[in-house]
Amino acid sequence: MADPAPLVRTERDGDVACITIASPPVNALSHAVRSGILAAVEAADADPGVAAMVIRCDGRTFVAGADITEFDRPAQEPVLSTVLAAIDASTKPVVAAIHGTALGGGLELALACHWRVAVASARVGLPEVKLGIIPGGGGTQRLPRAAGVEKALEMITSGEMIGAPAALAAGIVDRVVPGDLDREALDLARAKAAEGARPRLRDRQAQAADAERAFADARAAMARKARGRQAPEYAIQAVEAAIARPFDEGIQLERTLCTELKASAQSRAQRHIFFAEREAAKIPGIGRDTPAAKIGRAAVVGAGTMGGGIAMCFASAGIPVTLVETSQAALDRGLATIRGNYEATARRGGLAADAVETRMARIRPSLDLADVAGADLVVEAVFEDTGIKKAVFAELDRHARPGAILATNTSTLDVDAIAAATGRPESVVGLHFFSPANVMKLLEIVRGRKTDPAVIASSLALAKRIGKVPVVVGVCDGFVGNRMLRARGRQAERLVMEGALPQQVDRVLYDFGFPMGPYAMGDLAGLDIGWRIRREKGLTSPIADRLCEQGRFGQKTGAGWYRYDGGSRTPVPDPAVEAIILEESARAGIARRAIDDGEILDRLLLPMVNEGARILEEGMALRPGDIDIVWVFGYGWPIHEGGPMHWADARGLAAIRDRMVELARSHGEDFVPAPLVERLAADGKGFRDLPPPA
Ligand code: 3H9
Repeated sequence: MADPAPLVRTERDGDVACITIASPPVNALSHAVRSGILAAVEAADADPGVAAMVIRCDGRTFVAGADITEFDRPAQEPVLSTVLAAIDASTKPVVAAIHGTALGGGLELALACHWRVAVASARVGLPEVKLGIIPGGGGTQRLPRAAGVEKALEMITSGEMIGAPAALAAGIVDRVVPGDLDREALDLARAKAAEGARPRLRDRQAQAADAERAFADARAAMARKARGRQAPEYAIQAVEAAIARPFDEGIQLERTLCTELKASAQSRAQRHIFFAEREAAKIPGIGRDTPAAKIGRAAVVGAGTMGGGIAMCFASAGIPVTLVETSQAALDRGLATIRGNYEATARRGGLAADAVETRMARIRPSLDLADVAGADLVVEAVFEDTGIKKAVFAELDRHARPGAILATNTSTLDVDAIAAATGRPESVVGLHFFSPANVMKLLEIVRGRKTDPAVIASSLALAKRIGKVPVVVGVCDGFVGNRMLRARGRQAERLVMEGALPQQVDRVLYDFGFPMGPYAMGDLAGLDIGWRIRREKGLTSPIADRLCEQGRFGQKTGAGWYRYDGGSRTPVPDPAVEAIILEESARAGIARRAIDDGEILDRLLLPMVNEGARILEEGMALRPGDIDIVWVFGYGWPIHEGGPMHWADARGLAAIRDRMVELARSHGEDFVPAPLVERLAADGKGFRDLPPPA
């Protein structure tokens, strides 16, 4: 058998050694790649025939960073900093030629080179905080020296990428080239060799307009945006060292902090989410050969909050969309809201002013359902009622072109029943967006009994195109997310009846890392919707019903579970609500007791884990990681806690099972461990040990 192609190879172009990294798919810096680069650089440095070097990559991208799959093992020499020190110390100029993305260790590699040349479409960034770590290859020391402390702090604490033109303006790359990247890099290397120029970022002083202010601002921003996460604070400390200490000491500190974070529970959770997100898009039986339809035009039926948000997703991604309503007034209201949202984004600097008009122009309003005929995908977002939805689908069946995907945005209803209203159930799928649909990343793709695999493949491709994180789920009441939310909601209600107050329940979840608890969330969403559904189904919820009877529908009426004074969105605990709670507890014959935060957390989260286990047993989610993705991207589960199933595994499933058994004694069936929990715990295993879906 022929030897496999080397991961790093050197070719000569005259007196320039062109070192190519060829490790698909993303040229990550595995041990083998690091060894290859080091050997190539040392050989070129020692070769009297070589005057300069270019480091470039094959394939779709420059280096996407360290190889994350190696993080669970101890670092093996040559570690990245050893490789980069060799480049830095090279006696010959080294030029990095960047295309695609230079991320994490990839950007660090480029920063250790003496020059950086990029194509205009390239992007660079240090996304390590998104994995719960900080750069470990000198990024926190070299980036402030290249771009200044303010820019470096912004990039390292956010983990966001910037484009090549912005990187040029910031001093991170030296040239953005329009034409042949390799040729330009080789020419530059040769020219610099002739000049004998070999500037090293380590020899520069990091600059700051006002360092003290920059660090204080970064800390304040992170306290808001990355509450409870360790990595951003460590990143700030490392950048502080870039101006306060000599380069080598800064590098040392960076490595110590990075190594500590790599071993942390937070980073393990965030890495789990990184891989789970990618796994979720892989569906057994659906592969590259499954034909995915290209969506050239979409249609959305219903211009309410959800429909409008969904139409925005298409318009923002460059997909023309027909927005259908039944009355001119409703259509006008929907369009005005969409415009308002885009204009607000433009005011905040998130969108160019002319982009507002470009996007609005992609939305074609219509009062005639027959106008869906030109669409490759129709998303129904009308009132949440099976009868109404079935009627709409029967109509869609008449008007939509053959082969068009017919999607419902239902959050709880039976997708199979809706599909049965058409003569083409194989074309029907659930596309469950989360509110606000133009912002929230999650898309539950609900696979009906008869949904064609090609429709699932098309939905997955569409999700990627409109910037959503898709998870394929089965048809069951509430699908994955809302089904588990209900399990949590039942306990939230009981806790308040038994002795807790809404503000305590909410604070426990907020402290855990959720953006808000169930009561503040209810007030935000509006309590009247649940009230209406309860009345239709003949159900009651004593406290919530009384709030609604008093017109307390949440933020929109200035009062709900909390008070909202003078149009404020800040919830203020209300003695009137406490009085209702005490009365209803008494009426139910419950002797209220003090409930500690630990019990509240367990009572809220363990039923979710249990419901998640049932969802897995029933095959409604393919993998525990899929459930984690639903909760992180759809409901604000803190990413550094890795989602409910990962959280349970991290606590130990046997301990979770024991606590469930204990709670089941006084709190009933929500806590009786699901058979899957029992089985895994008995075997000393966790959800992570489940075999991959076949
Ligand atoms: C770091 O650099 C630390 C250093 O500072 C210090 C160390 C001491 N490693 O996303 P895709 C896999 S931390 C291993 O679908 P795209 C990915 O799992 C790193 N594997 O493609 C997937 O595998 P599969 C900092 C990786 O085109 C396949 O590649 N860097 C890595 O949509 C394709 O990925 C980052 O955080 C990796 N680093 O997007 C960048 N990256 O096919 C992380 C990807 O089996 N990567 N894979 O499912 C990305 O953001 C995106 O992958 C990228 C391409 C934008 C590059």
